[in-house]
Amino acid sequence: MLIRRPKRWTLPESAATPESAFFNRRQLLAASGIGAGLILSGGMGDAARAQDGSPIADLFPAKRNEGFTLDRDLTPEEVNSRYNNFYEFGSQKTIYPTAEEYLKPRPWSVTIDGMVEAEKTVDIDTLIRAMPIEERLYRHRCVEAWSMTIPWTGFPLKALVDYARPLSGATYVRLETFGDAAMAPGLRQVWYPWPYVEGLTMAEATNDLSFMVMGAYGKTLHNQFGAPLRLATPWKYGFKSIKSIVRVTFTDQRPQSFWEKILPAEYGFWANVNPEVPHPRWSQASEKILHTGEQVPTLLFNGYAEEVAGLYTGLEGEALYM
Ligand SMILES: Nc1nc2c(c(=O)[nH]1)N[C@H]1C(S)=C(S)[C@@H](COP(=O)(O)O)O[C@H]1N2
Ligand SMILES: [Mo]
Repeated sequence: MLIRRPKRWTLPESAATPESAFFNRRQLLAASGIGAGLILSGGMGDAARAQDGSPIADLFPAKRNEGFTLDRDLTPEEVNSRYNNFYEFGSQKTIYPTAEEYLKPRPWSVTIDGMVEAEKTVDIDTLIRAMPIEERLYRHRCVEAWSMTIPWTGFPLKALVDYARPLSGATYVRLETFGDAAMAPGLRQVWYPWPYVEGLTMAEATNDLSFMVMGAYGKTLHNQFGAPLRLATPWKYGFKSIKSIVRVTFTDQRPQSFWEKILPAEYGFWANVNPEVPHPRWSQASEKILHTGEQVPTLLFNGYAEEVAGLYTGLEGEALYM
């Protein structure tokens, strides 16, 4: 068994998620004797309201896995939730009002198919409740050379792989976003190869860092973060972290991802972060921290080399860093 030790960087106590650390809504409600009505009528801030009505509200805050810590402050939720890439809602960063209006994260189901013992479609909440939920503090490095840090809540993708019971011949996991144009106006832009697709090797998918996310900042996901379920692979460029997943397919064919279909010379299958391998149109040597504007050096595998470098031995001939 892998014993995780805290990373060489540590999180300043001041940067901890307030919701996770100090705020358990149900305890607070019980202690103060106030009911949901007051919350709905505006007695508390946005943080509390986002939980109201969620069928998984009781899972928050989840226990933090202290094996995943950071060397920098968390990106404030107000910044992170108003600067997003989610092309289903448009190509600008300010898609949050459109995502809020159109995306309906319930009811939602996830289909597990391809090379598995038995294909199935499972309700999102049934799936989430079958998984080991925890909170992790992760970095996120977009290929556009900006970065952020997020307290994600979710479960290891490996737990979902185990749940799916793939056949031994399956070598890749293919993940797919919803394709319902009624939930996202951008899907009417027919020149894009919808639906958004991403893929990982089985070895990558079952690495401890691959995390399926169903919450952030101590509560359920904002729509713009990719509700109700998205991926986080923090050693890869951000476009690998596919949002609003509806299908998980086990296959022996390498999946071709959305961005690879559009611009194969610029976006590949592996997309591992490497400051020494520039994007064809810009350097990847440094990154801008979203909420401070500070420019800092980018790290190999986005700082996670210890965890993932071993996945790529023998694959040096592949375009691992684009
Ligand atoms: N379905 C889907 N998933 C997606 C994207 C997208 O456009 N559609 N954008 C990707 C990119 S480029 C990044 S950087 C991250 C952004 O995640 P965030 O908005 O939570 O910061 O989502 C990724 N996942
Ligand atoms: Mo990105």
